Amino acid sequence: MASGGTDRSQSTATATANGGTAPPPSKAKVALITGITGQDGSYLTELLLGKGYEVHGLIRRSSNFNTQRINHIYIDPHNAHKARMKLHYADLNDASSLRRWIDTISPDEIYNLAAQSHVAVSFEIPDYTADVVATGSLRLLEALRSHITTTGRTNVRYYQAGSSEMFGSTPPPQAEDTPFHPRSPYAASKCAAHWYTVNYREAYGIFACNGILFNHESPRRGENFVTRKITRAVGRIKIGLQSKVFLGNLQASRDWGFAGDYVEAMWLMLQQDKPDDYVVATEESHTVEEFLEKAFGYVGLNWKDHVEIDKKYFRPAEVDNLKGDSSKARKVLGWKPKVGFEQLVKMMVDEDIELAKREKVLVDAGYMDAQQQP
Ligand code: NDP
Ligand code: GDR
Repeated sequence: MASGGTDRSQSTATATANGGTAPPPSKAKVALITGITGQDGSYLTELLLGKGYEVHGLIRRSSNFNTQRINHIYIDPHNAHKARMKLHYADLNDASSLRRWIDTISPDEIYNLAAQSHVAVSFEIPDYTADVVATGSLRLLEALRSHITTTGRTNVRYYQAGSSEMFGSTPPPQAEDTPFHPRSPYAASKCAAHWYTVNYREAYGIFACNGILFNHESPRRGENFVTRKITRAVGRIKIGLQSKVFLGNLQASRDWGFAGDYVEAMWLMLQQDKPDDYVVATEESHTVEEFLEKAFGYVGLNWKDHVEIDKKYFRPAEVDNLKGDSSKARKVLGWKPKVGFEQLVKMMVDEDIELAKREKVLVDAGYMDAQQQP
């Protein structure tokens, strides 16, 4: 095995999990994922476990459990001999933890997905956002550089989770050579992380790739991103748990794909002969209003009866129109999206109707307050 071989099951700061029953092949590749508890981290972990990888995820300390998205692939640490997913405490704010886990795990591939990823929130906590998104990525790259220098392991591959937000106000279609014009502390920090990644590739010859991913959603999407906020509301309104949802700018246009498709593009980037940067997008753009029409219309409701505009959801600077040109990823990686816009909306609404039904059982039994909205 390529791993450094430390017995993580004996670490007090380590939980252990597994996505399959069979033990990994003896030469299983080892992946290290930051942000494993997020939407993309959970799909990427499933993909890599399915390919026979041993997956190590860095999780941050939280006062509540933050592993809901990966609980379904969790195996009790006492069954550690079966485990192919292992979790370790670390933080992108803590350089020593990053360095220690890279050295201990000796990964073949590193996926840097961790971020304060909410654009609107980045205006409220700009310093923190920059520290995690920009400097955090630099800390991870520096830990990798140091690991390579010390061990001579030059074949470690690195993926940086870049964003279409970096294009900001530059008009569509946006491709790899489109100039960045970030419109938020989050987007400016992602630009810094993008250029750190390019710099470490050019300066030190590290196999480092930037994925410039357009919005991708799923039933696991955080509940304060607009698509999930809408589909949660549709589910709860349909089941009778709420009547209104408050939103901001409905005219913004986004190129929305399915997260499960996008993590495949991340993996493909690290399987190429040479490191490079790729735009990943559906090449179709829809306004928030179109998403509302599709989501409410799917369950026979009219969104205009349920949506109210609240100015607090408008941002100090907006990104009006994103639509990617992913021809390079399609040609070089052989990637293309499998799930289209309508299918994505239906998938999310279907799951959120089931979730609302479960909530209704708790409300009817007096275990949950119906007003308790996401
Ligand atoms: P999520 O917000 O769902 O997940 C973010 C992850 O980062 C979580 O696991 C979170 O942990 C972790 N995290 C946050 N702060 C820290 C920290 N200081 N140290 C360590 N971990 C931390 O994001 P997504 O899965 O949607 O996105 C993955 C990445 O891709 C992000 O970098 C995002 O900015 C980027 N991206 C996302 C796009 C999208 O449409 N989804 C599009 C383009 C880029 P916890 O669970 O504890 O909060
Ligand atoms: P975005 O996603 O900013 O594109 O970033 P989000 O879903 O937050 O916003 C999309 C658009 O919807 C408008 N909007 C609202 N947004 C939210 N969150 N809540 C509302 O009530 C609301 N009403 C209208 C927004 O103004 C915006 O125009 C996501 C994140 O995943 C980033 O991490 C990632 O980099 C980019 O996608 C690509």
